[in-house]
Amino acid sequence: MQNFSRVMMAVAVDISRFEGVPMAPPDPILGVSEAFRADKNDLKLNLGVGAYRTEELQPYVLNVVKKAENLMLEKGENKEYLPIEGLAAFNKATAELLFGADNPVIKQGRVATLQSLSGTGSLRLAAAFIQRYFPEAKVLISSPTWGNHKNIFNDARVPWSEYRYYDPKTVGLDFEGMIADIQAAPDGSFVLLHGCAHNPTGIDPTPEQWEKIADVIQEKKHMPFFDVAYQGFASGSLDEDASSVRLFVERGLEVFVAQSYSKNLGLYAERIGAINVVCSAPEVANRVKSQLKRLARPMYSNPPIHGARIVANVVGDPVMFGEWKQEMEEMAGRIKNVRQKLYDSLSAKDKSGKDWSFILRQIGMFSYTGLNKTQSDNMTDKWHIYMTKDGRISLAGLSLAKCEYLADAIIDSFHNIS
Ligand code: KET
Repeated sequence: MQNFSRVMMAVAVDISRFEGVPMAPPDPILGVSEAFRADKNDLKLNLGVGAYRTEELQPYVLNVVKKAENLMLEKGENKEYLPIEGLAAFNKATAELLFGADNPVIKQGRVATLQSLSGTGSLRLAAAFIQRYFPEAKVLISSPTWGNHKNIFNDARVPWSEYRYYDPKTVGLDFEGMIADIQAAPDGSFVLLHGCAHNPTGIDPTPEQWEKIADVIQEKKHMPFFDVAYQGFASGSLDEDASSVRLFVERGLEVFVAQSYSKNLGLYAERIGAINVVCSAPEVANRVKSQLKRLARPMYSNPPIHGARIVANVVGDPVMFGEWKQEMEEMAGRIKNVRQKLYDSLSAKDKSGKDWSFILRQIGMFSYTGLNKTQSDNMTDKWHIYMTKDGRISLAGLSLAKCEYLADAIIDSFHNIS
């Protein structure tokens, strides 16, 4: 026996125990930023990740965030652990921002809110909850959707399938396909919806279409599950961008909502967001919250405090709240300006007669260009423009000065590469 273990040890020194671990592929979105950093060409442009940049293409820390941080520093706050559910002032502020402070579900204490690790962590926590308490249920996700949705449900071992969403023919919403697929799913499925500024297409249902979507979900006893990563960023108005969620809540439905402050407060690396579960009664919300805490504790114990304090300070102070809304409007406005300029440049330069107006109809941070993988590769290999391979470009990473160059690259890739 002793000899045998000596041999095993010798083998272990020569050959790694990790021989069976293959190299993972780069992430389709965050991997683009890695490739961008490695490119030494001066013309390079990163339109991959959805992160806001200034007209000078620099990262932007909101003034109101700096103000809140200074205030926090002056107060000399401590670094004790937060409770598992997060900072109470944050949880109150975030639910009120989402549903509206006067919403009966808030007044009646029917929302289970847990601060979690931004949008992704909140979605992941909800996925773990679904896996544990609805093991038979599947999640319906839009085709296409944000790339990480599939990873999240795969890792949580929650089965999913897709519903039709994007129609390449009209470069718009395949509303009939969407309704038919939601209708055809087994009763009690979870339907993942983008609250506003659908990623990657930038195409949202109209208010009338939202009503019809809610009709089918209600009829089929499905569970609506919103991913709200861009509140305030689509229209510039926090309330308008929450109207889809509020419509479902007004109908008395139970609803899941994951929230993120990465984009609208520019708190990407602070990992601040929340999972909210609207329940039929306060007592139900208490039970749901207790189980979400039970899931969070062994995963990451409790959430980080810095971003939570920033959000609580900004939302809780009328002056700072007003300043935030102004800065958000400015960010949303800059994106709208480059969207217009890109459309103008494409229309002026492209002599083929192609209609580029779909770019103006899309909203939020992104434009879904319709470029295929080979064409997207050409954008990067020839033009040093970094973007995801599904043809999505982040307009938040584009400046007015770069619109003409981008238009040249798109026209070349679209017409000369098949
Ligand atoms: N939902 C959607 C729809 C989304 O686009 C993102 C981020 C998130 C959730 C999560 O963000 P978080 O920072 O965890 O709160 N999207 C951008 C970044 C990424 O892929 O992580 C993106 O699509 O570029």
